[in-house]
Amino acid sequence: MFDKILIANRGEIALRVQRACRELGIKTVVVHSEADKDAKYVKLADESVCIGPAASAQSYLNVPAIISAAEVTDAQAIHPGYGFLSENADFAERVESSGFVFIGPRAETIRLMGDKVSAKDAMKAAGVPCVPGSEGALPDDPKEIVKIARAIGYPVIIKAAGGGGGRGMRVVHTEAALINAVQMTRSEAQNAFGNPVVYMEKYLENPRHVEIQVLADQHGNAVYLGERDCSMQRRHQKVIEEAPAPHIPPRLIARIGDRCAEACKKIGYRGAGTFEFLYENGEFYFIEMNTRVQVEHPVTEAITGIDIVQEQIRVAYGEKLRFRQRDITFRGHAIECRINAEDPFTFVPCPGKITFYHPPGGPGIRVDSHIYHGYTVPPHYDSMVAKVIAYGDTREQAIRRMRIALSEMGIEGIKTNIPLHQELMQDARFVEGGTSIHYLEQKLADKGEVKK
Ligand code: MV4
Repeated sequence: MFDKILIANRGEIALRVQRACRELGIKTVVVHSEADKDAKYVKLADESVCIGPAASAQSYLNVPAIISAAEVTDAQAIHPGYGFLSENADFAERVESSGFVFIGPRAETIRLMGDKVSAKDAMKAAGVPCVPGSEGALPDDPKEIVKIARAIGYPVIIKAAGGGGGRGMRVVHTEAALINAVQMTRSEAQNAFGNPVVYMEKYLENPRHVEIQVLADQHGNAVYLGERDCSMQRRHQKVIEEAPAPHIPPRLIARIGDRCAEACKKIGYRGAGTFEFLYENGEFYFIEMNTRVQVEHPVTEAITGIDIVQEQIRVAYGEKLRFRQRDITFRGHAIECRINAEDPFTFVPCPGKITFYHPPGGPGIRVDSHIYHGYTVPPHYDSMVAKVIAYGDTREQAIRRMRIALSEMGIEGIKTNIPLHQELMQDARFVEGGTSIHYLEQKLADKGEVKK
């Protein structure tokens, strides 16, 4: 096994990766910005290297500084966590060409999935069902574009090949609005991603966001670890995730899961990955693939008993997967609430010093967080400060445990969205399960709490 891994990330995921390394007997190096120098997880690491000032562009995105840190500390592999450089193919390439192992897929796979047109092409070819749409990129000729939209049927959605995660898309309801919308999306895409390529899909009006977790080794083996429902979101930021997805028949999950695992084998995928689907009227439609470990991975760990981060490290080292699909069983239900340092009603970020902290506990409760009494949440990064994961035999039990956990949890000195989560855990439609991607925004709008 690796002797030493460098963790190229911060906050809760830096601590999460560190714990996985510890359990595997691997030493850790954490790189950090000046703003994170006093964080406890930095001190907990075997070694730490300051790689630049607070601004991410000069620290957590500073490729030469990270590679140098790996060189001076003699690390053998780099774990990128999520966000930052985790899905940057050039970074993965630099890591490997500098003689380190990138804990993630091959650079060419990251590049393939980073371009949403090539990702969809590859998945279609590998037998994964996709949203009906244009055959690859849209042509320039307006007449051709009109023809494609007519064949698909309105409403359609125009998406940027370089986009993803909700950036660079536009819904079109009528032929009159089509060509202008394509031009606007193209020029925005050129500005934002340096790539004017756009494609078209049928716009699904009220889907759920259901994703499949996969794990693949470098010996041609791949499995799926079930699904997660991430429909409870606001402005493309997930708020609550859960596994399994409520009210979806297990045989449908098994069918789509097998397709995903097979697709991994076909494209030579390695490591952990997530297939994102829209789910509507009993059908799955692939939209994007994420080539990193995700924030919400703990709900899958809870229902499978598999440590996804440890498995990422094992397969990166070259080990064979230690289980086959038939060895993987799904048991119980898990819900994750993302705790953010923000105003619970305006969603304005609220960094600052934590003057009191009491984490929840008890049966079925897991808290992934780097915060502590006296910690200062810096203003430079994402506002997520903790994840509370509640597990139970049933969804009802998981909800009950989450309600108790949220009532126990005390964070003072900064505002958090705990009150929003408490409200959602009592929301009749959430408790029923199976709400769409529009539910939370609709609920907030109905309450008159969406402030522009
Ligand atoms: C869609 C869609 C409806 N129809 N594609 C937004 C994020 C990006 N990953 C894809 N997204 C969407 N693609 C078609 N053909 C609706 C969304 C969408 C969405 C998807 C997942 C989670 C939240 C969302 C919020 C708004 C829109």
